[in-house]
Amino acid sequence: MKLILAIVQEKDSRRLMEALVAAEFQATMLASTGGFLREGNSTILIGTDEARVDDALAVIQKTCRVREQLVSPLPPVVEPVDSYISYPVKVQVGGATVFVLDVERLVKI
Ligand code: 2BA
Repeated sequence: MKLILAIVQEKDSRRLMEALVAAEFQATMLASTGGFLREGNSTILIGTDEARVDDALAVIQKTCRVREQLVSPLPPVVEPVDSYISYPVKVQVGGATVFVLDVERLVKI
């Protein structure tokens, strides 16, 4: 058995959960926060047989989009704040960051 851990944008999370359930995957959605943008995203846990991992990845790929986002970099600590001009930079976020982990045991009590 495998655990798929997919970090996705909040905008895609509801559609992804619906698509996973429609494809008969069991999934859990957790609210999470990205370290770089410090914005909300969603972490989806999917426990599944190894044989269905690629199917789950296909659902994620079909549902989650890459988007560009503008970020204002924080001023460097060494520069006086009033002399620092910050220009927003574009970063690409998503579609999804996916980890596939081995599950030693699944117990439902
Ligand atoms: P964030 O950490 O908020 O990162 C959002 C996007 O900012 C990233 O998109 C990436 O394009 C960019 N980015 C991140 N760190 C950067 C840096 N040091 N310099 C320049 N740009 C940077 P994604 O790569 O699609 O990641 C989306 C979210 O997935 C991340 O949100 C984070 O929550 C998670 N994530 C990505 N890689 C991860 C990893 N190796 N371990 C754990 N979580 C990860």
